[in-house]
Amino acid sequence: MTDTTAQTKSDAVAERFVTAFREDGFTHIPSLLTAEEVARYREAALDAIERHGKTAGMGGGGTALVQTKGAWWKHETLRNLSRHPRIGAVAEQLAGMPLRVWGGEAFAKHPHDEVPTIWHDDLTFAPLDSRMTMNAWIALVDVPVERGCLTFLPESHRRADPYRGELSAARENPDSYLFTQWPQLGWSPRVTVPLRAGDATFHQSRVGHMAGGNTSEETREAFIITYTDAEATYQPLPGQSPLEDLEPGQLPPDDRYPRVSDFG
Ligand SMILES: O=C(O)CCC(=O)C(=O)O
Repeated sequence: MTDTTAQTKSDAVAERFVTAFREDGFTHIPSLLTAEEVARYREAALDAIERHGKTAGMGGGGTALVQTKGAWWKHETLRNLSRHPRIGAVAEQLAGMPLRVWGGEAFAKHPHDEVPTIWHDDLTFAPLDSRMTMNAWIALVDVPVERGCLTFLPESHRRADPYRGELSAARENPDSYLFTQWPQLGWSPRVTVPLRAGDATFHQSRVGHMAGGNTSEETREAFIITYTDAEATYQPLPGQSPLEDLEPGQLPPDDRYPRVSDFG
């Protein structure tokens, strides 16, 4: 395999964000989108959720979240957001390797939907054989604590084995599997990250995280882009419904799962 690390951009954000992402497993990047972009993408996200929004599973736990399905390739404006060159450049700089988009969906938590998003890690549910999978959680409105911002367990991506949890155990006990499979996480500090509209957090898929309920009067709107290592292959987990467009072991095709290096 050729060394492709050098092809990633290295100056999209200051080095301290890269250090935080690698050491803590997450980082907060302020003002990633302009006010004009926030307004445009927020309108598109609202429209897509109103027309096609479905209750999110979030691994089987109780959740008030409503999300789109396939917005990153079905919806023109949200497709553009998923291929945003600056966001992609930041993701590659943080990861230190070439990435591709694995998904991009709009999420809404409506006023007084007070059910928190369960504590979980994304790796347990990710049907990928990958060196790096990560989410960019982009705030399309101000998201203070009472509107349901994310809380992270710093350094939890470096916790002891098992490296990956059992999907069946997570499905049986969605609200508690993270702390029963890795009891030491119960003693971790918890870092809550309120965001202004246009800010984003980036987190690695092994980091434990949750989001609060929305006790405010305004809908919490966010767009989440999932990136994975450009050389990752599709590996459905035991008990997971297969994806229609991919065969086990397959490299995801670039037209549906675009490489960041191909963004405009
Ligand atoms: O938006 C939420 O409530 C949860 C998002 C999440 O779990 C994630 O981005 O991995």
